[in-house]
This record gives sequence, C-alpha cells and structure tokens, in this order.
Amino acid sequence: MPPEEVGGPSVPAVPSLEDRPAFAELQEHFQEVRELRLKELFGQDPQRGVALTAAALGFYLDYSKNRVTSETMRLLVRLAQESGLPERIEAMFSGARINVSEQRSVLHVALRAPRDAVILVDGHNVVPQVHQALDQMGDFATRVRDGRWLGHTGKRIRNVVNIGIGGSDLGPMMAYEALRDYAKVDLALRFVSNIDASDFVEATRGLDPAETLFVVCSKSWHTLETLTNAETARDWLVAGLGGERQATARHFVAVSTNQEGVAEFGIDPANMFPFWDWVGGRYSYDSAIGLSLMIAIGPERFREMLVGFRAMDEHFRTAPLERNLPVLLAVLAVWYNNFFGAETQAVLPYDHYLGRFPAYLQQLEMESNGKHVDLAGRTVGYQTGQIIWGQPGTNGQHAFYQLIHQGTKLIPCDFIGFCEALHPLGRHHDLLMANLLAQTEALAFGRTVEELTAAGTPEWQIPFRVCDGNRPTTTILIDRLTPESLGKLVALYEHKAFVEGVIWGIDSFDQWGVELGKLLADRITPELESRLDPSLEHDSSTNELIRRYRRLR
Ligand code: G6Q
Repeated sequence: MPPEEVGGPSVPAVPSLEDRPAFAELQEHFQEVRELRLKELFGQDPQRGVALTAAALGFYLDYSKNRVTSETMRLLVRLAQESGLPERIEAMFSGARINVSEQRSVLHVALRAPRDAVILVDGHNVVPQVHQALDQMGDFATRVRDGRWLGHTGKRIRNVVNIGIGGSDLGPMMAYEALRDYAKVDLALRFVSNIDASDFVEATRGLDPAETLFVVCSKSWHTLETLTNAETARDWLVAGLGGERQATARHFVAVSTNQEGVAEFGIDPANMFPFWDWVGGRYSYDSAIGLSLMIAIGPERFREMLVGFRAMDEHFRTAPLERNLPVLLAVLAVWYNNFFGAETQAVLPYDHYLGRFPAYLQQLEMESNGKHVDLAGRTVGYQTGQIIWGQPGTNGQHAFYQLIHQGTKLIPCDFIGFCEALHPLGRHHDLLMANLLAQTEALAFGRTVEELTAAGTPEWQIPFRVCDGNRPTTTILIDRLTPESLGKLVALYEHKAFVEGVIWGIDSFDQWGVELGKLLADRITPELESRLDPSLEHDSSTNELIRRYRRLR
C-alpha cells in the first residue's frame, strides 16, 4: 500500500495495480482469450454488435470489434472500481488536490460548471470567477466581432493571432479547425507557437498590423517561446504602425495567471483575461485560453461548447461504470496496454475538420499519462501512457493503414464519425462513412486464403494478400459536428485519460519532464550567441555540435 502522506496532500490508499484482485483475474482471463478471434466471437454471438455498445448524449460507442468478451469488460470495470475510481471522480469534481506532485486541485470541470454550482477550493467557491471571466471574454469577443473594438488607427480587427504553445496553443487551434464552419468568415484566426521564426513570419505574412490583434496566452508567463514570439509581434506591430509604441494597447491582450508578468510586458491588466492554477494547460482551452476561438465562433457558440463539456462531465460523474463512455474507452486502453502489450493507439477521425484532433489528444494523453512513478513516488513496474497518433480519414488509409492491416504490430484504433454531413455535397458523406465502416470491418475480419482463392487470386500471390484481421477497433458515431458535440468529444477523452491515470495509480496532471525541457535550452543559448568561443562543458557530442553550429550559423 502506498503511504497516506507524500509530504503533501494525502494519496488514496489503493493497492498498486498488480496487487489488485481484478488484475490477477484479468491476467488469468487474458490467457484464455488472447487467441480468440473476432470472427469466431461474432459467429458465436449474432447479437454481439448490438450488445457490446453503449450510448449516451447522442454518442454511440461500438466496442464489439475489440478482442474482449463480456467477461473481459466485467473484469476491467471491476479493476477500475478496485482502483478507487468512483472516489477519485468525486475527489476531482469536489476540488481535492489530486495533482499530488504540484499539490493542486484539478478543476477543468469547474470551467463549464453552471453559474449556480458551488465548487470549493480552500473553502472558496471558484464558479463565480469562472463566469466572470466568461462574461469578460464574451464582452470583448463581441466588441471585436462587431467592430466596436478598433485598432490603434481606427481600423476594424480582421486578423487574430494566438500566441502560445503546448496547452496554450493546441486546444484553441484544434477547436478552431474543428469549428471552422461556425466561425466568422471575415475574421482570420492564425496561430504562432514555435520558437522558430518561420512560424511567426508565416502566421503574419500578408497581414495589416492595423487590423491585427494578438492574443498572448501563457499560464505561467515564463515560457520562452511565447514571450519571444510576443516580443517579436510587438516589434512587428510597432514597426508596421510607424514606430508608435502606445499602439500596442489596442492590439495586444493577454491570457494568464500571472498578472505581474503581463503588466511588465506592457499589456494593460484591464486587457488581461484570467485563469487559475487549478486548470492544467492541456485541459484549458475552455477557459480564457479559448479567447481567440471565442472571437472566431462567438460567445454563444462557445457557450454551446461548454454545454457539451458539461453534459459529458455529468455523464462521467453519474453513469454506472459499465455504461460510462470515458470509462469504457479507458479500460479498453488499459487492456491493450497492460495485457496485449500494445504501445500505441491510433485515433482516426472521419471528419476533415478534426484534422488536429489526434495532435491535441497526443498532448492530452501523453503529457498526462507518460509517467514512471505512482502517486506515492514509487517507480511503477508496468506500462503507463499510450502513444497516440493518427490522421483524419480517408487520407490515412492511403498512407499508414497498411501497417495496421498487415504489419506485425497490434494497433488498436478509435474511429470517429458523424452521421450528418456539415456539407451535404453529392455523395461525399456517404462515401466517407462507407470508408470508415469498411475499415473497421476489414480490420476485424480481414481476408482469408479461401476468400482470395475464391476470388481467383494466383496461388503464389495469396500470402502477400492475406489480411489476418483480428485488429481491434472502437467506433464512435456522433450525430453531427457542432460546438456542443465537440465539447462532449473533448471531455470524453479528457476523462478517459483521467480514468487510465487512476487505474495506473499515477498523477495525470503534472508534467515535470516538460519543465526540464524548459530549463535545458537556457544553458546552451548563451553558448551559441557568445561572441567569444565559450568554454564548453557538455558531453563530447553536444560540445562538437555547438562548435559546428557556431562555425556555420
Ligand atoms: C500543459 C503543459 C504545457 C504548457 C505549455 C505552455 O499541460 O503544462 O504544454 O501548456 O508549456 O505553458 P504556459 O501556458 O505557461 O506558457
């Protein structure tokens, strides 16, 4: 048992993963089912495709094409139960400091709580400040959209450039792409994140500074990339507006928890939008970090998105574990990760607007659950964290699906599709969805020697063309891509990552590895920039690379 105290908040007294009774049962059960084939499972139970499904909030989750039986699901849900999941869900929703290594509450759910909800952090209800910030954002976004907020020279704002990185970039960018069809057409939204100047140059290429608003997003206001890009943006703007430094007042707003830092940079605190240390960066795009998105889609649509988030929060908090969508996705992930030894999972949205969704999930899952110690700080003896990757269908089919169909690796896939088309042009949507369905069918059932022979395939070619099948997939069918359904979808995966973390017994809400990366470059930068040859004390490889770069820069 982990100790009750880790020098900070208490950690739940739950046995380590491998010591939970359901884990041992699952290990035995795995030996019985590992060789089972989906074809047989479907053959034995003609209702399987109806039985192994769950539906809620307009989402239909079909997990029947996974290498599981009802017994597997029962044991996996029991494992979640034995991990203390119900208590941990309550702990998160009620503001307990479940981010143990940073001793913080984890309250992205408060960002979408209704106005009259009460969520206490240190005895203080945080919901009113959430709504105050939303109102402030709504007021500002409306003024930019309807032209009451003008640039320094009196021109209307036509371009919004979001400057931020990681959690302060991926969320708003993904959601803007996802909801582009709902965005104001005469307002362009662009994103700058990389320290590489090419990013800034391309994002601002062709823009008129007099019509451009920069939204600088940084929770800490200490992030090298964001502050460097913000300074470059300020220089670009001042130069473009005839050197008038005071011009920045109408062209820069900030989103941060660090008021002092923002003021020091020269942004009027009146143009600063707050969020709080109980919101993790990768869980923050429904806070003020979504300001640029709100400017693009409008406050009403943004609130619809929050309604979607909230509906999934409620579902997650109240639905029985065996019908709880985030729980089902999470236990399946644990099944493949910890029993089949799968290292990666593909997420394949069949919607072009969700092009950035896999990249967004990559951070959500990999930063949350890429951890090697449990809540008590002890090294874990099992795999955590999945590698998430993917591309929207059908493009991926013509690229990497080959390896999923016929390669040697097991890659469970989530297929995400929408029943109603946003653009009902010709046959496009039916063709798109036919591809989604066909892929899940092909991955599950493959193509056998007999089928190939019957189709007249030359015998010598058959081994190359056989598709084994038995490749697991989960299909998520959603009515339509709207702000509300996007909110539900994101919350679904947020809570999935949380459940996995609870089962693995890790802190899904810190990111010390990212912090280390932030420190390291600070030491090398002066060595690259120094006019005199610096004395280098790195390893021989790093020393030589620095010397070569200095010679050629
Ligand atoms: C997210 C991470 C990380 C963070 C960025 C930007 O959960 O903490 O991706 O969002 O490093 O940090 P700032 O918002 O503080 O600039």
